[in-house]
Amino acid sequence: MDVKAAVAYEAAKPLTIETVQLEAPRAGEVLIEIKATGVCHTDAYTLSGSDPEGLFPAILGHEGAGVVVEVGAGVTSVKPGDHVIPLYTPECRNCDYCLSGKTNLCQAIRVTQGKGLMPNGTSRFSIGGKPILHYMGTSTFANYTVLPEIAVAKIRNDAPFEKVCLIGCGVTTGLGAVIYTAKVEPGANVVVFGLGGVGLNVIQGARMVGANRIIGVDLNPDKRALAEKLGMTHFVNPKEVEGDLVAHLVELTNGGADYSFECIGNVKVMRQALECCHKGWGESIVVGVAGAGQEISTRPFQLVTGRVWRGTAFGGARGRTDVPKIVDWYMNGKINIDDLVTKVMPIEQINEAFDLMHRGEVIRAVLTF
Ligand code: NAD
Ligand code: DAO
Ligand code: ZN
Repeated sequence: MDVKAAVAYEAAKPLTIETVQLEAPRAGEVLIEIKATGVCHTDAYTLSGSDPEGLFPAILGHEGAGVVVEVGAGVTSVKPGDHVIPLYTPECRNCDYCLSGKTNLCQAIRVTQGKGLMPNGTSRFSIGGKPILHYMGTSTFANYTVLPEIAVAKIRNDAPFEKVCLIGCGVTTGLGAVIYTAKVEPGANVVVFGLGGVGLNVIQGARMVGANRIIGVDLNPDKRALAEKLGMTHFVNPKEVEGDLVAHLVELTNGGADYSFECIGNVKVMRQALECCHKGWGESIVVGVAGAGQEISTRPFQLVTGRVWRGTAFGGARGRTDVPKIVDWYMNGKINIDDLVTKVMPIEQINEAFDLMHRGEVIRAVLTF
């Protein structure tokens, strides 16, 4: 079939809206009509050419929601008409990783997904017979896309696509980092570095679990109001702190954070996030994705004296299991997504949506088809 897609032909060039040919789903695969998709920094990172694993030409996008149109042979967990969220972290429930119960990093389709291909080693997208690669296994910048069944979370049918698409990445990453990775307990003191689409969801996750102090750190004072609405109790702008930021945060948390979250992707801030943690037990969670080749450092004595450094992908969420629950949380008013969707735009304005994100003018721009 012919589909409408924003194609990334090469790094650092604007996307172009094209008619792309999409093959029918094969065994174990699902054809999805994408109704809405967020634009996330990871799409921009790959498009910029800085992502060493970025491949072109490709159809980017990984924060979507849509409807199942057709299923391939053997598909049993979804049917046409079901509403779904594509998963860049699949959940096969059968590989060693899934069965370990210790990680959400299902490896069932890892190798082919990393090459921009479906599990059989080919792409379903092409233009004039030339393959166009998939991206993160999702390629949501197209009005139709094909995914493996294990990379699709079935959600309730009454959830608005242009809101719950954010559960495909930013919302789940932030909430999950608190709930599934750190397992923050009531009464904990939390410090969140970076109050963008991810950090704001760490804030509302911390509020949900009953954290005590929820301290947000951001260079941009415009982030303060929404963060407070979502549960932040104290705002710190590093530019306004006299003296050492880490010492200031340790004082604010009465000895150090029980949990800190780096939601920027800045290796210097990752160090501050670890070092503002409480001696003996404080845990710092790396959420931000740093540029290629960058490294983190600290004095090992920080770890010897009980601080813990951990990371999280997709908030530690097992997509098919946890994503439908997060959609319910939104529909039941437990979490706020409405205020995170700053702008809804047609897919034709996708390059403008990237510009808005780069200028920090949106938490998320959402594209519709
Ligand atoms: P964003 O750009 O919307 O937010 C980043 C925020 O950090 C902005 O508000 C900015 O003002 C602030 N900031 C920048 N430099 C700062 C500094 N030195 N000190 C304090 N604040 C600073 O980004 P986002 O969409 O929220 O994503 C955050 C990070 O999370 C990115 O690196 C993204 O790639 C990553 N991410 C990770 C996962 C995962 O699974 N681990 C998933 C999604 C996104
Ligand atoms: O299993 O080896 C693996 C890779 C899993 C990829 C997880 C990606 C998480 C961070 C990327 C940013 C998300 C938009
Ligand atoms: Zn698995």
